[in-house]
Amino acid sequence: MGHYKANVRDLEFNLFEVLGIDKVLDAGAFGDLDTDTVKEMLTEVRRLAEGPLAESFADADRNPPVFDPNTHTVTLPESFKKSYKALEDGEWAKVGIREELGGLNAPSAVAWALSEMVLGANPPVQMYAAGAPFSQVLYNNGTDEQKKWAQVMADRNWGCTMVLTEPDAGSDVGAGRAKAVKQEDGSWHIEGVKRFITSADADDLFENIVHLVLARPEGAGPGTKGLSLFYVPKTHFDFETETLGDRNGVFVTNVEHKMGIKASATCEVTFGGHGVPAKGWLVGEVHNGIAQMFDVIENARMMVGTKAIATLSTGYLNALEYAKTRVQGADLTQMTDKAAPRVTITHHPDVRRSLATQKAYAEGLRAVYLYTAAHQNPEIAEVVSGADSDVAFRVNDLLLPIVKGVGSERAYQYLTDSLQTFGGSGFLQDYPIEQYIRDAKIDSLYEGTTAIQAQDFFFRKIARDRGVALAHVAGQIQKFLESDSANERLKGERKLLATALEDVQTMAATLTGHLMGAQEQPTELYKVGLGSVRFLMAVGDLFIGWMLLNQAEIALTALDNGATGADVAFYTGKVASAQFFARNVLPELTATRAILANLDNDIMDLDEAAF
Ligand code: ST9
Ligand code: FAD
Repeated sequence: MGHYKANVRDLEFNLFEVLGIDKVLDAGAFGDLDTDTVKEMLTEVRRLAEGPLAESFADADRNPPVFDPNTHTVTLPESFKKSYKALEDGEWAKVGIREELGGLNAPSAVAWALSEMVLGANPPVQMYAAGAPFSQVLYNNGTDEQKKWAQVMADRNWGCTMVLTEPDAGSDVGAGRAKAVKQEDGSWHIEGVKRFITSADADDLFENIVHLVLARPEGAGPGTKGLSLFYVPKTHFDFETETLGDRNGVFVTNVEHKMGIKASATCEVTFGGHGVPAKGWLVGEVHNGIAQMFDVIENARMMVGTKAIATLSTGYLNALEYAKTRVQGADLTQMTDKAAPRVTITHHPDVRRSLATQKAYAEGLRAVYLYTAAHQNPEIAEVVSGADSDVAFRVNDLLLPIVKGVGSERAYQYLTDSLQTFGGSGFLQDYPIEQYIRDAKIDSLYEGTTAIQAQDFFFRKIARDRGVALAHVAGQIQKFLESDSANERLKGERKLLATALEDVQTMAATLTGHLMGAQEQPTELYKVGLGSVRFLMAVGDLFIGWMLLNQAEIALTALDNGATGADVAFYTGKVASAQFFARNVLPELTATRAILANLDNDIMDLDEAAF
């Protein structure tokens, strides 16, 4: 048995008992794909994830990719390549991709549920396998001819990269200096150095790699709006004869040495610096680069959040297994009796507190990402929250920074609890947790740091949206609170959720007040910047609390209806988890509300020398 522990029971609970996706599937909305087939897919990906994918997880960490500066190539560990092949052979990365690209029409929630297991078992495998989703972005944005290129990319399983970052342009993508020079034949020459590019070389995994590159055409304006998106192949390809041609002038010139996620090669990429031009083609023949790239970024942010949540889940399940067998100390009630029998550490209140917190966040965040995914298909969003396609689109947009920003921060925070459960053993490489923590740290950094997620959440997803999506979700929480069928046993917890909702609404109003105040006094905006990450995290807790309590209602009904066997423990755990979260976490939002209400700019006025 490898390091990875999937939670298929909880995935099925979310998909079918909570979101009701079985009804949509069985009504034929996704062709032949029915509930039983999805269950078989979950079982098969679990087998793959816990077996062949997990197998190279530690080996590829201890024997990371090797860069050869003479050939500009990256060599990957053989064990890792074997894991990658196992995923590719099953064509699992094509679930949810359009059929024109050889994909399988499936609900996003199903595709992300399967991805969770791959990302939990061996995240770089999923990243190298992102060629099919990337080809979909090219297909959706490309000219008719480029759509054919996208089909070749998908058919032949090419690799793909997203190329934004430069040494002086990280969060501030608009500061990018890589330039694009138009050629007489309609193509472009890209010139510049990009850094931190994931999967820019990949040993022999792919016969070709396509780089989707943001660069500034000569004479274009400043900032992100002056950037255009280019298709830049590693090796030229003749689309008539379907044969590979000469090497294009794009070369990997360095590979970073990192804290974690080592199997995923992070590359410096130089365009046009080696005597061969880096030839590219303008995607869609329109200068709309940042918007086109955001089609990739939105999916990548979903992927990063799901990766973090997947890691927290397997971290928790490993910690739980260890805690059930590790014997240490006596029961607290017998602490003065030195001869009292020794117990497993699950008997200690603090271990239980920690395990309950890990479980609540792992399962609550899973519910949040699957609820988000449910809003990526209008026909499912309609069933789940009554959203029409416009509102569904907005809700997905609203929730992405929660999945990515809250998912990554909470996963990293509570993975340290998973490690703590192991005591000193957790610090060793004998167990996977130390690698989980190293591999998960990146999730709050790439695809936009948490500060960027928090600003996106408030300024774009709430203020610019005029609160439409937030009001829709808040309306759903209110409906849940007022539901006639609500179980009396959760009365106290619903009250705590109602207070949390009110706290969050007050926080939103406070920040909006500072935003309006900035029209008169620009420094009022600093207060939004000072409060935005706290606000993001608070909304995350509210949504987790709501999801868990909704699950608890469903679990209580199942118990009342005579659930049997392993289901009894599963549903009982759902109720306990929701109650624990409501009682132990939601009250903290009232303190956050008070902190936001009292924001001041003192720290902004402080001389840097005083830090
Ligand atoms: C990276 C990769 O870190 C790490 C992992 C790679 C793994 C491999 C890949 C796996 C991919 C898997 C999935 C495949 C994908 C495809 C699947 C398909 C099924 N939403 O606010 P403004 C746009 S990569 C949508 O003025 P600034 C919008 O067009 C590096 N669009 O921004 C807007 O115009 P308008 C990641 C958005 O001040 C325009 O941008 N790097 C959104 O100019 C300008 O907006 C980062 O993520 C949005 N939320 O620039 C950079 N926001 O307003 C982080 C903006 O007219 N920095 N647009 O609509 C930021 O995000 C900055 O806030 C900034 C600021 C660059 C946007
Ligand atoms: P900076 O932008 O310099 O940020 C430094 C600190 O300042 C952060 O804490 C940040 O939150 C804060 N900060 C910066 N600006 C603001 C602001 N306006 N408001 C508040 N706080 C702010 N990029 C790609 O293009 N393609 C890839 O495939 C890719 N893969 C990556 C893989 C790895 C392993 C790594 C480490 C990075 C990767 N990146 C990739 C780059 C990644 O997206 C950037 O590192 C990230 O966007 C942050 O940029 P930065 O590192 O320059 O940090």
